[in-house]
Amino acid sequence: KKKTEILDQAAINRAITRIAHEILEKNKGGEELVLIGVKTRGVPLTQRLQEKILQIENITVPTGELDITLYRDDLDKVSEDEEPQLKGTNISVDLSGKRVILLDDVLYTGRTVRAAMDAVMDTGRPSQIQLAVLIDRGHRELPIRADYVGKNIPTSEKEVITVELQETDGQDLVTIYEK
Ligand code: 3GP
Ligand code: 5GP
Ligand code: MG
Repeated sequence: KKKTEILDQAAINRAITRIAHEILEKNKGGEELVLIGVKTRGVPLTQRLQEKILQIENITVPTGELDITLYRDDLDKVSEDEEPQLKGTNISVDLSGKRVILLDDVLYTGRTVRAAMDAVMDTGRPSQIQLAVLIDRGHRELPIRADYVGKNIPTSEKEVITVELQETDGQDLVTIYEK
């Protein structure tokens, strides 16, 4: 299968640096922030963002993670009414009154983010929830949008975006291919 490169290591790093600055600008610093990574690749992105914010602002923002299982064994046969299910949460910080930034690698239908927001709401009442994603590939099925986007990639339903990160895959690379 022919894979087309979308972001290389330098581009991924620049995108995360820019998002860190945007988050700090929009929230007038990092004081009230909590970063929550969604399952596999949202978690290393969260750690990287935490490091960037430390470098820029000299504060360590608390982080947490959410494990949302999609219960999809076949990505080609996703039915419309299949809701992502919550598997495990690791949010030890109190989110009440905090500005929660959800992080995921790819934003697609928005169902994962909806489930993630539910999980966050269950643990407390944040003052705000914002969303940051490395890639927005379109095709939303819910009224959800990202506040911070690494790169918008208009895709067809047949295309698949592969996100590889050093921590999970041994290299930093985003590619696209047709199924
Ligand atoms: P992630 O856990 O890092 O988000 O959904 C399981 C993995 O499969 C995800 O990794 C995601 O990167 C990858 N994946 C690739 N294409 C798709 C897709 O079209 N839908 C979903 N749900 N996941 C995809
Ligand atoms: P959604 O719930 O918005 O449809 O999908 C979001 C989740 O599914 C993200 O966690 C993301 O990892 C995964 N996902 C959906 N489409 C893709 C894709 O094309 N590529 C990758 N890498 N992940 C995807
Ligand atoms: Mg993901």
